[in-house]
Amino acid sequence: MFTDIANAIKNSNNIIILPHKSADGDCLGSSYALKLGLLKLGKNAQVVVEKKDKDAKFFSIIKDAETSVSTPDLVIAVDCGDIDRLDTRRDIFNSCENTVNIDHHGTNDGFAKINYIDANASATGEIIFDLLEFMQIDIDDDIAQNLYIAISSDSGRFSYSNTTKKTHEIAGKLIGYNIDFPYLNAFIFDKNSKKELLLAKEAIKTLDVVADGKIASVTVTKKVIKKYKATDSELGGIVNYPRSIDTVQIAFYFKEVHGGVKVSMRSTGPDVSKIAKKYGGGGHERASGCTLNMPVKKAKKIMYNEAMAVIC
Ligand SMILES: [Mn+2]
Repeated sequence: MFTDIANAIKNSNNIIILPHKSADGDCLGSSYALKLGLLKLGKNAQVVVEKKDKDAKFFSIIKDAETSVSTPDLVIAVDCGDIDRLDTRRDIFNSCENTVNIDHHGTNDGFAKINYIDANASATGEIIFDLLEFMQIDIDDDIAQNLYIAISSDSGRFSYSNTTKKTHEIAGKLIGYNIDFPYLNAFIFDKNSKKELLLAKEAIKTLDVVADGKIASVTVTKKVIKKYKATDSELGGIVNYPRSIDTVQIAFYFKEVHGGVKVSMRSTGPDVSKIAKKYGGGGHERASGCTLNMPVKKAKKIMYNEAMAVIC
C-alpha cells in the first residue's frame, strides 16, 4: 500500500505537506518527521500550517529545517480527516495534480488521488514511522523526536484505548534515539501557561453534568476567547476536564465561533464519530468533532440528545 505513495514521492521534487487546522502534536510531529525524511531523500519539502496555527505551542519542541517550496509537484495532507480540515490551504491542495492523504481517522473519505488511511493506528505518526522504514529513510534524533511527539500526543502518552502493542514497539524504538522523552511528555501533558490555566478556570465555571453523570460539557464563549486572546492551541486540552469525571461516558467541549459552535467529543466507549459525521464532522470512535451553525444553547440540546441515544 505504501508503494503508490513512495512512487509519488520518488517522482516529485517539490513537496508541500499540509497538517490539519487547529494543529496538534500528531499532525505537526508527523508532518515535520515526514518533511525531514524527504529532505534526506534529496527532495525539497515544506510544511505549510494554517496561519492561525503559526504560534502553536508545539513549535517549541518540534524539530525543523529552513526550506521553502513555491510550486509543488506533490501535496501531502497529513492527519486530516476530511478536506475541510485544510481550511484556507485547500487551494494549495486542489491546485496540485498529485495529491496524497495519510491519515488515521476512520471517517476519512479518501479525498486525495492516493489515500492511505489506517484507523487502527493510534496516531498518524505510527503510519509515518512505517512509511519512512518502507522507503528506507534513516530515522535520526530529530525525526525520532517529531514522531515521538506525534504518537505520544494522540495515544495520551500510551494510555488511550487506541494504544496497541505496535504503538509501544515503535515508541520503544524512538526512545532509543537521543530524545528527552520525559521532557516531551511533560511539555505535552503536564505543563500549562498561566493563561491556559485561567482558560480552564473559565471553562470549568460552565461545567454541566447530566444523565446521571454520564454526559458532561464545558463551554468557552467568544467573549472569553476575546478576553484572553485564546488560540486553538491554548484551548486544546479543555475537553479533558469534563472527560475526567469518573462517571462520564461522553464529554463535550463547546467552543463558540463566528456563526456557530465547534463541538469536541470524547467517549469512554460509545462511538461518537457517528454523531460527528451526522453533523458534517468526523474523527475517531472515541474522539471526534463537528461544527454546528447555531447558538450554543441549541447545539448543546442536539448533542445531548444524540449522546443520550448512545450511552449505556
Ligand atoms: Mn491524529
